[in-house]
Amino acid sequence: MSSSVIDLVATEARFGAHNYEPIGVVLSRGEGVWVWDIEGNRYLDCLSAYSAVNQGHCHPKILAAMVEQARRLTLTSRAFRNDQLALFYEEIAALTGSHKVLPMNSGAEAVESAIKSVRKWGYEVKGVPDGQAEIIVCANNFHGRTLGIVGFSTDPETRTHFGPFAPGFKIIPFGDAAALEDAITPNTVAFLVEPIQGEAGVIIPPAGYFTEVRELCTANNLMLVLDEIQTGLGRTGRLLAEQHEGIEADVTLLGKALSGGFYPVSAVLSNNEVLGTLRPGQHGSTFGGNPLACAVARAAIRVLVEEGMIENAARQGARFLEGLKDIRANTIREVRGRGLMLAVELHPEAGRARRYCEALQGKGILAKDTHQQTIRIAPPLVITSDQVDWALERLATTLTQDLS
Ligand code: IF1
Repeated sequence: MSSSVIDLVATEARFGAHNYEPIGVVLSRGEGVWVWDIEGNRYLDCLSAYSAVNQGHCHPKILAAMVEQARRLTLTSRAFRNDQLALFYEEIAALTGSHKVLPMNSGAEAVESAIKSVRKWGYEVKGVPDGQAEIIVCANNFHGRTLGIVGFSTDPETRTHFGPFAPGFKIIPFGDAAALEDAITPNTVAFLVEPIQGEAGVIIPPAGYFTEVRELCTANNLMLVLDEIQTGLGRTGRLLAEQHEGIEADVTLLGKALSGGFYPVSAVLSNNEVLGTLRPGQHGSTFGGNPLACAVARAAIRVLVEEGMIENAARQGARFLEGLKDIRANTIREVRGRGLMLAVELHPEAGRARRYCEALQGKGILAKDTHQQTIRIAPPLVITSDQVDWALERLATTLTQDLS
């Protein structure tokens, strides 16, 4: 017997912690850019599970790799070796030009692992006095939900009443290289930043910002840690968003699409001695680097490259952005994006972005609001020109309505 939407929503409300307020659709199937709800209605997914399903829902090759590996061996722990980890290291290192890899599970764990690693590097290599390491981060950052991370969030919703928090973080404005220069002290070990701020509403920094950031980090011997958990793996039309800026991070964080949405897989990549400071017993994870995760990640990376998804993201992203800019609607304040990481910011008088997302749902598009006024648009990277045009038509009709 199948449950109704009302039953399932009521059951979630009764038993679940109410830490989300999802749009009223209950999904049961996905394929490529499409998802279906339990009543059989089809939607174009313009969120891609926050960029975790860049490769499209239920990609057949990732699925096959997952099923095959799940039949053979799923988990050994790192107490024993498995035959997938070395291959994952080799392939991700070759793809990104990294020298060392630390496999973890969630994005937040990758961020926490990077924080631990750069602090250790600071004490053992840079020579910062023990307990004095400082890490610089940006206002309006989003790096995850752990205590360490929410402690340096500037969003009251994210951090209120979760303290006390860990010291050692300094917050500066995003996109302001002079502020970074002012914040650096001899005890600064790292600058942790998103190439494009996602949760903040797809905020793209001014041209040249990251060139200056790179120079400041090098000149002051601190590690540039780029959180590419959302921007990486093709989302912005390049493998890594840093490539738009022509720079290289010292530490790169990947997650989300590293598994194509099948399984939580994240990684810390470093191109120097940072990860080298970790010795046996000093860091780890039961599931990190497990054979199932490695097999899934290997397939997820392979299809991303072999099926031209990164180039497609650049091409379709440009088409989507053009199309959004062509929409003449009083509701729109600004349209921005890079690759398929797009956003439409509404005028405050237009009403809340959530209303527009609900209206889009009625037209067969799932998108997510952020911060009241912004609609985020980030379809899987396998979207076609026809599907972009289909979405644009519906966005145009929705955005020309007044839903205030
Ligand atoms: C939630 C936003 C997206 C991330 C970056 C690390 C993580 C994330 C740049 C942590 C996670 C998520 C998680 C999700 C909402 C979401 C999000 F709206 F908050 F901003 F994607 F756009 N770094 N982003 O974006 O990765 O531990 O979740 O695997 O509700 O927390 P995680």
